[in-house]
Amino acid sequence: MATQLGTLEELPPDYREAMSGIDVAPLWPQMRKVLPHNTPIPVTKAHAWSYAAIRPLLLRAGELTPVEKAERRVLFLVDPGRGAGAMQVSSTIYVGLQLLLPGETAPAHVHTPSAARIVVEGEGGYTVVDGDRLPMKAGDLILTPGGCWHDHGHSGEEPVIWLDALDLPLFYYLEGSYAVEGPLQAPRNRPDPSEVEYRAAGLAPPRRRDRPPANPYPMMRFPWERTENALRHYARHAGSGGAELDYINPETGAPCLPTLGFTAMLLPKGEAVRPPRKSSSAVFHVISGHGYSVIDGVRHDWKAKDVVSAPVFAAIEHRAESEDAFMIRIHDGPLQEKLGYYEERPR
Ligand code: 1HN
Repeated sequence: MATQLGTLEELPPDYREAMSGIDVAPLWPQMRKVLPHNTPIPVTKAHAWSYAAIRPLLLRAGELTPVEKAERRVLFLVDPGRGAGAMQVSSTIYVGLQLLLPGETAPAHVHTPSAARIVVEGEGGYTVVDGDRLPMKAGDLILTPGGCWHDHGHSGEEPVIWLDALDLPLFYYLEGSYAVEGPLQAPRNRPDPSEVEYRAAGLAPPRRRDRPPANPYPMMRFPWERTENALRHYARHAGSGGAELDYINPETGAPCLPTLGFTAMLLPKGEAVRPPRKSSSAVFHVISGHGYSVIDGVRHDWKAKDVVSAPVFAAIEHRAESEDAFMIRIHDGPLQEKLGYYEERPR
């Protein structure tokens, strides 16, 4: 039975003052806040960000602030559940949109949080990660695991915009977030491993299975063209409910980053897709198509390049209208699994 716990106001003023005087506080008035019954109470508020609204402001940042004065020219997405300026869209996930103009470079650094980029528009951008030059094409997922050097460049003609997702809020909370700066990298003169060692799913260079992989992050780039093709074929035989594929480490089958998970989703046109309620928080980036998601009873419309967030244990229904839609889901399931906590509940 749930008992009614005592409040702070019930305690005599002199007792309350004595407590704050020695830097202690009573647990019981706050017990239900930190440990609610049966299910967590999310701070995160589901929200949809329109790319059409953000894009002109980001392009204006290109005129107002040279990249030398920004290091990374980014507008980040603010969780309305946390209020103005919150540098996060959920407890663990940061998302921003970054602009690089033709000829610009964003200087090399390495940091403790992990990042991934999803290319939104423009051709000719590239990221160099630990010496591998990774071309950026629309829809590509490009990893920058914590501890890997990375700088960005742009040899094309039009602005390049990509979405950054980082586990920055988690590292900041851990008081573990910092960066080291360095010179631009001289990239290797060869295509990246997605075009060489890991050209096809199920094939990898020979290696000793009794030893840990030499490179913990062997594949840093997942070209969208391949992902969409795989999803279309999978969806034909996956039954109802759309199709979802995990981005995995091709050597280990583990999630492609330590704390963040990424999946590619195909939402068949006109079909309601209702995933189970999950303990992980999520951010959906729309690659193509349009439709809406009903999240905890509230409808959020979306179209290509938009971003939608969902708190932990959200009841979600996605629906693509008039054509199949493709999305990438960013979530913190891998972190929760490492903590022995991840849960799914029927809706
Ligand atoms: C960062 O290093 C990048 O390397 C982008 O492009 C966004 C947001 C917060 C902290 C570091 C990048 C970032 C970031």
